[in-house]
Amino acid sequence: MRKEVVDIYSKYGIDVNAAMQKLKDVKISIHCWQLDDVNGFENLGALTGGIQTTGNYLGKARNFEELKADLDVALGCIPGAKKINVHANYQTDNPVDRKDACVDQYKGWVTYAKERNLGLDFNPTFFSSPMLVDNMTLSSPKKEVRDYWIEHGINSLKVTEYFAKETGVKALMNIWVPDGLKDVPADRTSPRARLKDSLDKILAGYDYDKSVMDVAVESKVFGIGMESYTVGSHEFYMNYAIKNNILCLLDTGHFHPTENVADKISSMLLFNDSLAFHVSRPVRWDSDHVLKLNDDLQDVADELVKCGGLDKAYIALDYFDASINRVAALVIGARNMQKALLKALLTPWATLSEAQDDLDHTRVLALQEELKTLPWGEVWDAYCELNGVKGEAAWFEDVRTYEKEVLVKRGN
Ligand code: RNT
Ligand code: ZN
Repeated sequence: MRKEVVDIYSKYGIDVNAAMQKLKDVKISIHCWQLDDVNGFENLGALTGGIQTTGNYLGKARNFEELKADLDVALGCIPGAKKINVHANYQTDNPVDRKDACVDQYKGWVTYAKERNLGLDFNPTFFSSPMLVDNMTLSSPKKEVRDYWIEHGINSLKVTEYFAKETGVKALMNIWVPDGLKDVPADRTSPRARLKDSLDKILAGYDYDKSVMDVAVESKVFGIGMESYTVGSHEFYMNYAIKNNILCLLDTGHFHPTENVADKISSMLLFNDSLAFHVSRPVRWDSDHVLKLNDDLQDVADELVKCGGLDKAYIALDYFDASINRVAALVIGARNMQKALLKALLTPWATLSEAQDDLDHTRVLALQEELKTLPWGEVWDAYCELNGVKGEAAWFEDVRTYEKEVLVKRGN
């Protein structure tokens, strides 16, 4: 990096090296499910329940071995600290029925993570199952359906604790259920009361070690087949989380398109010690597009940095695109998250908020715009180099080569 770049930032009171060091420790949870279109290893066929992948790009990972190989290539292109986010439908050892899957079914992930010094997060999988009955799981009117998924939730607590204890890195278990209704409900309360009761039973079902893991709940405004009503709305989970001392997870693709998710962070962190994210990119009515370095993402990163969220939040990625090279998709989104955080760390927030408090809104606007043309790209290149990861054009060449040498031969 040129000395001029360091000097430019120091004029604004920003220490470029301190920013890079800070970013190095921010763990980004990399989702395993981008690499095989959320299929998992249970071979149940097409996805159901509000989750859909579109596209037919060559080279999808078909098993754990292929997925690990792809993940290694992706991780090699993503600088800084990382975790792997695992879904329960990715059982690696002696797979069993979903509700019975427990510690023994996920040993492969622990071996993988330990070899690479990575943390792990976990998600029970409440979709892609014959026990998703009429788009309902934990809120189903059928007791046997609820009981099935409650058991899955309890076992998932055990798996998450096992991940945390084995890796020595705090883990997050995140609950998202696809439960909802296609058309206007006759009764909005009963499904929510049942969801509340089922979640209570999961949390009471295993006394997990709170010092090594957290549990989060993730809302969604609507989904395919549940256009009119989701049982787990934002209000439902925000209240549930605060009342039960667990975390609320904000998926940035799960709100109304004009709703500013970044704006929620300052409020949430005033009332919660911690917060969790699925960073995603909504496009019109659909979430889960690969992250672009756009204003929405920058807004989230800015708020995380300003509100001290980097030390308090779990940051996970959540997108799945089957229409482009899946490894590249994973890398592009992850690097964009990190670029946004770096830009946020290179921003003189104290100066900006001082100007705001001085009621000098002209200065705020001028400074916000002035910062946009600073040479942050050079700092990003230096950050990649510092982490032994290739810069912009070069990483893509590696992924292209991998596509030509490995992915294309998979014949799918
Ligand atoms: C779905 C939710 C959920 C999933 C993953 C695979 O809309 O965002 O988080 O994307 O669990
Ligand atoms: Zn999500």
